[in-house]
Amino acid sequence: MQINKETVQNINNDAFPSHQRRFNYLADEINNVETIIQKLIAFNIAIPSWALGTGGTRFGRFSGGGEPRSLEEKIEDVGLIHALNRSSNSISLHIPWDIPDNAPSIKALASQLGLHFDAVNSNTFQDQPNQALSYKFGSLHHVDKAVRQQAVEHNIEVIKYGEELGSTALSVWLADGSNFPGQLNFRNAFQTTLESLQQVYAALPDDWKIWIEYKPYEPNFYSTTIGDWGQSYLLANKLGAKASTLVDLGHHLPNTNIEQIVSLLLMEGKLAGFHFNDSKYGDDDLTVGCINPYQLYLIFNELVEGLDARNLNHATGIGWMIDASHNVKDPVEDLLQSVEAIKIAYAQALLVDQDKLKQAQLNNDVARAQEILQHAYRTDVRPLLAEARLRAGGALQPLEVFRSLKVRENLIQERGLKTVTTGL
Ligand code: PSV
Ligand code: MN
Ligand code: MN
Repeated sequence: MQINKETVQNINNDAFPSHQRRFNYLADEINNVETIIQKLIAFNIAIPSWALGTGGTRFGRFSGGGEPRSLEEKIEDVGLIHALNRSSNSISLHIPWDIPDNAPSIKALASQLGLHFDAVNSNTFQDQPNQALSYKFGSLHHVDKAVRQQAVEHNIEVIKYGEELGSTALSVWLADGSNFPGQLNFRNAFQTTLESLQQVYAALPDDWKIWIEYKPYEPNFYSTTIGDWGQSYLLANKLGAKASTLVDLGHHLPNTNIEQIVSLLLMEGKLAGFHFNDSKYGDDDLTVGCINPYQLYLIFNELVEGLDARNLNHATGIGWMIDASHNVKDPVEDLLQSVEAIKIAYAQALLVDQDKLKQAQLNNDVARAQEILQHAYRTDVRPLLAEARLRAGGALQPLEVFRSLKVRENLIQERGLKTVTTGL
């Protein structure tokens, strides 16, 4: 199924008068509304291929029906999302969950839908059928050199797949760690990880980057070899200019000040980008902004301020991606909600009067500084997002259009009720 522009425009016409009232009212209040809208139009967030099916729990999956059965169908689903929100123009593949064997036709399908390929992800946290050696005790940090070699080769193979598709970044998340005190020598584990990553780094094409993700626990519950931003940053620094740290919002212990981490990584030119999601307890991978939208906004405030300070383009300066998936919502609806939440936080951050904020900081005017931040956060910016979507050819109300066009019902017709997507 595909959604064409005319269909979306027709539905938009009904919602337009009320949108126009809301937009005009807000636009009157904002000085630089045109600049903000242009920035919102340019801002896209990559969709992970593994979020297009219901998943997100290791205890059971309950397929929602019409899930993509192949890489082609995953790309088609991202095409649907992009046709509705005009903010999801790329897909991030996870290999070998996705095997892009026929790169030219995969690429052609994507570009026909206005999509390109974001970072490619390697997978050395599961054993695959026919794999020679097991990752039970780790991959890039394994005590056995042969296992490390196998994992290095897998990462190099992922780069090769990515090159064929036009990706320019490899994103590495390792489950490597230990479950019990004494199981590992921390220094050796770190050193072998570094040596393995150096081999992967050496295989990166000139214009490629390697993004190193960290996570404090799970599946290992005593130590994780790349457990926090310090360890990731240390590796990225030792590897070189093409390496940087990827921040997954769910990969922090509760109450961590993520915005401060982000600010300093950006200052050092070592912030690769984001995996957006939200969480109440741990790596919950819930819809972005559903639990703690204020934190998300504070992060975006640092991003906008930090990207501007480094003269980086907001849309392309770092990588933007969702990493969320769970089992009770329609995955496409969920992704539409996540993209909306990210763009709301971004738009609110664009409203912050950075000059006034700096002045308040220099005067130690704490109350004023807080007022400036909270004023922007408490502004309902949804009409700005809708206007940006409208101008880009998307839907004023993406989720409503998804439902009124009975997209899921159509996908079930096409693909069947009991389909299973590869992924978590
Ligand atoms: C692991 O928790 C993780 O969040 C990593 O970001 C991976 O990229 C993703 O899941 C899928 O492997
Ligand atoms: Mn992640
Ligand atoms: Mn995670």
